Amino acid sequence: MKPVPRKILNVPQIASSEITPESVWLDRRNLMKAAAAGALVNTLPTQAAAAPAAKPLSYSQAKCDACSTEETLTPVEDATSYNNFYEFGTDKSDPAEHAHTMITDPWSVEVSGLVNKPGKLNLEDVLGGFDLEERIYRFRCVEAWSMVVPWIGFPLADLLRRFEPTADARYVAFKTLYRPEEMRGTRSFTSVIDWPYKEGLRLDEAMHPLTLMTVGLYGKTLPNQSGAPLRLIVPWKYGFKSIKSIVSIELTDRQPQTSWQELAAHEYGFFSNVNPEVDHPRWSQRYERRLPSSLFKPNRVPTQLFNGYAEQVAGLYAGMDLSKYY
Ligand SMILES: Nc1nc2c(c(=O)[nH]1)N[C@H]1C(S)=C(S)[C@@H](COP(=O)(O)O)O[C@H]1N2
Ligand SMILES: [Mo]
Repeated sequence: MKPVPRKILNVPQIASSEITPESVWLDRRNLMKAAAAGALVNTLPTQAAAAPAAKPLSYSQAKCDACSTEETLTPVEDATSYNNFYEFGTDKSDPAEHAHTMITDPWSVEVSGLVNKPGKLNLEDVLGGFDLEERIYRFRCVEAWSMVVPWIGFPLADLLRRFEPTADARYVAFKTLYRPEEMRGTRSFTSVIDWPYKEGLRLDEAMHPLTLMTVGLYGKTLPNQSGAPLRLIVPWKYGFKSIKSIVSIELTDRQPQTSWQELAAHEYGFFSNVNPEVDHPRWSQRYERRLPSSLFKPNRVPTQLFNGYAEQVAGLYAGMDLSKYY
């Protein structure tokens, strides 16, 4: 008898430490939705496109203490083959396998809302117009896996200042590219996200010097699965805040709706600061699996408050109850 795929039964056939809770849970919801829709059909053909080759970038070394770490780097192969990018599917291997269909050239980002100088940035303006630096950050997914990656980018604050946020601006809302013909995960009847993928930050979080507009990793431009050509990295927050393949940045006076809050607000909050004391309703956040991690070598490390960046960012949340504002 053929084994029933784990996905369908939702029965762990490997150690629970290897299960990725978000997708297991989503699969269950997806199947219910699909059953309601009556079909599991993918109607549009996938466009053939070759992933552009990664280009070397020129950049300087990080200029602040917290901008680097002595911790062992996660090998580039792991950082670029174990990904979350639901536009291409919910399995960790889907983005590396399917994100090459996303066309990233030409690319532009629209900056709008509460700014004195709204406008568009082409990718060339981004790559040529900001001083790139390497930042070695810990990166912690809400699913309790983590990695250490040398990103290349520039402070988001540098970009926002050019557009001159008005005095009323209090939040920044981001959107990912939404192009179904290039993103097989968005065409799936089982997809639960109301595309495009959306994220947001409070303006002071967005202006914090650790918040990085990221264009590369390991010395080169981002591969598609990592969010090419331009993504956010917010190292003290759970990974889902670090939105990929950004096409829109809007300054607002109201807290923007995010994709994960839309999906399950009691599980995924707006702040999503890494915190070992505040468990996810379905699992503990006390420890994490540092990639590469396997059944035999789980590589378990204790999770740190604000992912180890408390000294730099705790002040942003002074007086806030972090279990209430999770
Ligand atoms: N557009 C978009 N951005 C996204 C996601 C996504 O599914 N779509 N996943 C998020 C999650 S849950 C994580 S952990 C990180 C993963 O980044 P990585 O694949 O480079 O490790 O991307 C975040 N950004
Ligand atoms: Mo994540």
